[in-house]
Amino acid sequence: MREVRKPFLVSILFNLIVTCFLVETLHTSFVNGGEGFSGDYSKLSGIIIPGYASTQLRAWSILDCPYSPLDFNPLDSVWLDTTKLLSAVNCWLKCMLLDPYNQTDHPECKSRPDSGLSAITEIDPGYITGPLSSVWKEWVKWCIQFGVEANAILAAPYDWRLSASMLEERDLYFHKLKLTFETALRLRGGPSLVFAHSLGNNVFRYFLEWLKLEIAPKKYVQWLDDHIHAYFAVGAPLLGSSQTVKGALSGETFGLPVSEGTVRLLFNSFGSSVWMMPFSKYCRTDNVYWKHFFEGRGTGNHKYHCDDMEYRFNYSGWPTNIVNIEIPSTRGIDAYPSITEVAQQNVSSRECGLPTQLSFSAREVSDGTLFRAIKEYDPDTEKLLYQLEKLYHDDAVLNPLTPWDRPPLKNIFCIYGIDSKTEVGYYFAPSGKPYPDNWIITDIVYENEGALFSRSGNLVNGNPGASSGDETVPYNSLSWCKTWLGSKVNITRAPQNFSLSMTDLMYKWT
Ligand SMILES: *[C@@H]1O[C@H](CO)[C@@H](O)[C@H](O)[C@H]1NC(C)=O
Ligand SMILES: *[C@@H]1O[C@H](CO)[C@@H](O)[C@H](O)[C@H]1NC(C)=O
Ligand SMILES: *[C@@H]1O[C@H](CO)[C@@H](O)[C@H](O)[C@H]1NC(C)=O
Ligand SMILES: *[C@@H]1O[C@H](CO)[C@@H](O)[C@H](O)[C@H]1NC(C)=O
Ligand SMILES: CC(=O)N[C@H]1CO[C@H](CO)[C@@H](O)[C@@H]1O
Repeated sequence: MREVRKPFLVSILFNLIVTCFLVETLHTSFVNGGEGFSGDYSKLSGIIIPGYASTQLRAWSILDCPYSPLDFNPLDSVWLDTTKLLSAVNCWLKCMLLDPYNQTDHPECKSRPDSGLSAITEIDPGYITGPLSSVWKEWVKWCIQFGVEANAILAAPYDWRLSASMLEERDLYFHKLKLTFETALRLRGGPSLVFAHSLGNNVFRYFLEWLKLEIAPKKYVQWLDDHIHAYFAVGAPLLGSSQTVKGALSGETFGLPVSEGTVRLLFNSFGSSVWMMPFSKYCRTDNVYWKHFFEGRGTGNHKYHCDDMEYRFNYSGWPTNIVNIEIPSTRGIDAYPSITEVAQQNVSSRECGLPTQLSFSAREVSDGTLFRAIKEYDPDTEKLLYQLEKLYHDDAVLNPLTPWDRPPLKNIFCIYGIDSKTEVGYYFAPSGKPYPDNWIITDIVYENEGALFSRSGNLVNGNPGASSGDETVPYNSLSWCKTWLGSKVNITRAPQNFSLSMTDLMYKWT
């Protein structure tokens, strides 16, 4: 066993700052084989679920772009063609934007995700999704070294602009994903290894929940055992990411050659953006699974409860408040009366030490308090509030803005980078400019090396974690899967610049 796994570790080392493997019951299932899987790795398939912005989108329309020699024709690449983005940005936007309310295409242009492995290999995901995005290439190599046939590696690309419910409604994505697993089993005679990156983990979680409503309850775990041998969760934003709020209020370009205002416009038109909003680990909704059997499907509006911990401690279990909004001097308060009014009524007194600053915890971001508080001042947040309520809180399958308990899969590998300087909180102030440039970031709170500090380097009070995140997702969110630890677990820390043998790397870590 160990010989086969070695190349994986060694090759992945070059890509990960620190690798944590949480391996549960791996040993038992390899030794016993289990029904339908006899340990013949050529029977396995590999299924890759890519992350946010990591699937190629192509135009399915003819769009003349005035003042530009470049038009869009069917099958032209839209995401990501930086030449067209630079030379015909308004035209390109028509092919990218969705209606923020009903998630339909622009009347003049529509784009659809590409299919097959090329949908994820032909864009450089590193451009947009951070340090772990090319890890799947190493994973493919490892699968092949492990004995998985090269043509048994499949991608499950999707339109990453859509919310989960729209993925199913418009593209039957989850239906097709189920067929992908079933086809792989029929073809190869064995289960699959699932590799999900960033938002792909949220997609996979939704799939597992959706499946509960598709399959008879007694057969659910059997289906999982038959079709999924292991799940590799790579860089999963399990409790969301603070950066999502930055994207929603001021725009996050990730190095793209466009203005922040333009990316904000795009981001807030996509139903998927809210999927990664930070939320509290202490708040949950009713069990939809049981609701389904007792009350029928599609009831929506699940009750949201928080346990005592949410109210006993600050910051919803995060290092600090996610958002602080600074209201300018007295003159400014007169100019924005709705904010001060909300501040007095609806922001709890513990956070109102200073009358000129409103602070919002992860819970207050994900339950809509933040957007309601700034709604009258920034009308765009009405769209966000609509998406949050309609597409997430009222989703008939799952409210994705709730903590994920360990899924009943045999083997789970949770892999993430740590100890990089990661943004955990923001200070915003009104800029005086019109939408989409109406907020400026006045300060950022970073987590690094067990401390919190501001942009200028001053230490900030709060609850820093023992480590920090991977640059895009904070540590508390990435490491949530540690709550899934069972008794048989190996956690491996692997420094990025070392290439050591597996035995050298192993050490127990509680
Ligand atoms: C979606 O909204 C747009 C703009 O409000 C509207 O023109 C379009 O008809 C709507 N489409 C559907 C399917 O509701
Ligand atoms: C919560 O924050 C308030 C204001 O910052 C502070 O006074 C209080 O001590 C904090 N409570 C806890 C339990 O950390
Ligand atoms: C954990 O690592 C040790 C040492 O390499 C190995 O003997 C053991 O089998 C591993 N446990 C699991 C569950 O993989
Ligand atoms: C690996 O990186 C660490 C920190 O960046 C550094 O201290 C160490 O010397 C490096 N080791 C090698 C072998 O390059
Ligand atoms: C302005 C505003 O949003 N006010 C809300 C404050 O909270 C109460 C309930 O707690 C709502 O009824 C108000 O609409």
